[in-house]
Amino acid sequence: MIYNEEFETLPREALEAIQLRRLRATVARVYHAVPFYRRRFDEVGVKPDDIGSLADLARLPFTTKADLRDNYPYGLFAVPLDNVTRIHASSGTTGKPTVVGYTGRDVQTWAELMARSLTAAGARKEDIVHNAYGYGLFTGGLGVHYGAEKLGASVIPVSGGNTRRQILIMKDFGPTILTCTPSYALHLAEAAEEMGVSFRELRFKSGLFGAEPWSERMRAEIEERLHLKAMDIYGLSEIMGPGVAVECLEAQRGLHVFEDHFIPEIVHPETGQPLPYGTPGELVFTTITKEAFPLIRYRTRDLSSLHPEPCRCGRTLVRMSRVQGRSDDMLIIRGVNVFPSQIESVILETRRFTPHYQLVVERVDNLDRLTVLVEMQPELFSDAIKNLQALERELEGAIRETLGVTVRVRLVEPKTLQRSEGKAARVIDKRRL
Ligand code: DLL
Repeated sequence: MIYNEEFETLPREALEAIQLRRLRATVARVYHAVPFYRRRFDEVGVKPDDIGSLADLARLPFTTKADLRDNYPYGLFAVPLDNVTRIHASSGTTGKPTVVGYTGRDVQTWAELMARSLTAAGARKEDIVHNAYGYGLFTGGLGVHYGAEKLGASVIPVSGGNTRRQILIMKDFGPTILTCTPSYALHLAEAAEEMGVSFRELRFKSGLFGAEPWSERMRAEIEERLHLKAMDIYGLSEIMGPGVAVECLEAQRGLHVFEDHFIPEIVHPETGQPLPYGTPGELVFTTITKEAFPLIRYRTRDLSSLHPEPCRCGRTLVRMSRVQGRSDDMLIIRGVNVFPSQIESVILETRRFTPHYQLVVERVDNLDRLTVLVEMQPELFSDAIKNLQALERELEGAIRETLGVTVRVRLVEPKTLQRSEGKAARVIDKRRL
């Protein structure tokens, strides 16, 4: 099912005509309304009228997280605060949060894109959405909420936390769609098992999981344990929140980017050079309908690739591949680039370990050392030390073989690594402390 048949299945040419018109309007608006953009465009000598084709987008300068920080809190807003109806913020790991604003129309656009996303993942107006994304400054909770309402579904605004109560609500209220981070989904599975509740008895059909990187292996684990279709949803506060791109139930392969509102590009993470379809690199987005907080060529730091091939669901929107990680999450261990999600895949591959893991990076004698902490399966807990050590060596070998990097593996007792209610903290980097 497609929520907005007209805009989600446009022939490429028609879509590009709309994109160009909207892009030109956005560029003219930010040039006149936001001193930061006027300065930046003047520096490279580009005037709004110079944007005559979509290819001209590449002539505009990038916007980065640092620019957002320098203009904290409202410096990049393109409308007077009077016209802003909602403010969200995302807490970075360093310094000040990123502040974003929405006009009434922006909130409506967002609701429409979330209604499209929920539909793509199999939700209908008859459904009941158990929304366990956090409500608050984080965009996950309210983003899903408005989309579910727009779709006409019922939404349970349970937010994150109080996990046992969530399981009771699931049993009693009969929700059919689950929305939360993938790590919290597994935590819910664990809590249900402890309470003797089986997801098989619950009514869930599908779940929309995002806000943090996860792997195909993790998807398999979630689908099996929660007994639902696990769909990937992508977004970021700066661009809007959840609902920038979503997988479709028909293909479950790559996330359709809502290109009638955002223009995606892939650029080389170091040089910023635009890369062709299919080549992995850093995602860059330009918003073309946002009023309060438009962004031009925003560097997301997320690594992905774009695929224009037709999709069997009928949507003509380009697909981005599952986000592999963030360029700033990439660990360089003695010269080898490693993403936490790659280690996750190896851990889950063997089916001998739990999906609860943490990576600790230290610098020992000027060398980076990566220790992978993994919880053992409860039934192994009483095993002889030598068996556990053999398992540790086995996983070390598998990681070395697959990723070419030498790590230390430490099996830890079941349920000792911290569970998250939102985004999981997978990496503890002691080098920066
Ligand atoms: O996480 C918005 C969101 C909420 C998306 C709920 C999906 C579901 P931020 O807190 O600003 O916004 O974080 C955005 O999270 O740049 C990615 O690094 C990461 N991220 C989001 N979705 C995915 C995903 C929300 N599906 C940052 N896969 C982004 C991998 C994701 N990473």
